[in-house]
Amino acid sequence: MSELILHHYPTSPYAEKARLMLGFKGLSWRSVSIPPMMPKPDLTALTGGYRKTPVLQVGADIYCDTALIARRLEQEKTQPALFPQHLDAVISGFAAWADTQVFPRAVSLVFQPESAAVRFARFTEEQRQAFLADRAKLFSGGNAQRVPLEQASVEWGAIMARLERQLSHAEGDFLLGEATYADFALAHCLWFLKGTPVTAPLVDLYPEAAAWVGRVLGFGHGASSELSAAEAIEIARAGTPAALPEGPADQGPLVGQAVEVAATDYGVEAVAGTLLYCGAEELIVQRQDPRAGTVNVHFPRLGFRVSPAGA
Ligand SMILES: N[C@@H](CCC(=O)N[C@@H](CS)C(=O)NCC(=O)O)C(=O)O
Repeated sequence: MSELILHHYPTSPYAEKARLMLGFKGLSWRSVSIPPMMPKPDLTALTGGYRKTPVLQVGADIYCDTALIARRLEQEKTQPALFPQHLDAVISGFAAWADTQVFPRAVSLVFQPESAAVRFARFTEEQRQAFLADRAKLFSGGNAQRVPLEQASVEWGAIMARLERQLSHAEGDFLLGEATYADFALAHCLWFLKGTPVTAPLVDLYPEAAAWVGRVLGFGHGASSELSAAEAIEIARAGTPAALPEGPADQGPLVGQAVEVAATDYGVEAVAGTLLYCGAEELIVQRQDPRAGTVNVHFPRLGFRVSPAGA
């Protein structure tokens, strides 16, 4: 069986979400370091243009977005379950709220001037400007809105108060008793704030939430060993994409056609290829790459648009 390969960098909150899910499942994986900003030629040789962090590779199959990476890890090892079936819709809905409401507020708080000064302390002025320009580009063309700091500050208290209230009445150590995807979909936002003493109090002032995030981080990262980007590309080139999932799939007019798939929120670079599969949770696009060969790139069904090539 092909190894799990995570393309990521240490300071990325969504990468931390993926690393913690690997730890929760007790999985072994290979770790490929990617740059925190564009260009990322080795990553996009695999994805075809998708640039966000992290990306999971399994042989010649490439999984974009942690919402889908979580489901791929569940397939790899069913227990402990991230998505107990009787809670799937509730957990997925909660995660979408964390992505669209909580994470943007955490970003606004983390990049407020006093906090950014600490984070960028080791950057030269040129590196700082390059990073800011990269992030401005990341947010152009999508429907995600940056949250003003004043708004984020006021709303953060409401988010944490809710969390504190729920956790103080929880029937177990985690949001829904046992740990599920819901915990991982939120905890990385708090991990992000805990990264510097400027923003850590925004978590630590809430004792139940702080203890809970400590328990989620306690799952660790599983067992990883380094792999170079060149080796990862060679693994894709030498591999054959996995058989398409069994079970019901939509036979929409675009299946079998040349398409472009792109996130709708931010990081909206389109990936071009042939739409092979459109299932309940994923879209699969096949593309040929001069370096990576034939690869199947998988995207979540929600939050991505599919259009005919060149439309
Ligand atoms: N919906 C995506 C969000 C990923 C995301 O926003 N990642 C950030 C890093 S935490 C990113 O891609 N930043 C720009 C970059 O790394 O180039 C997911 O769940 O994977």
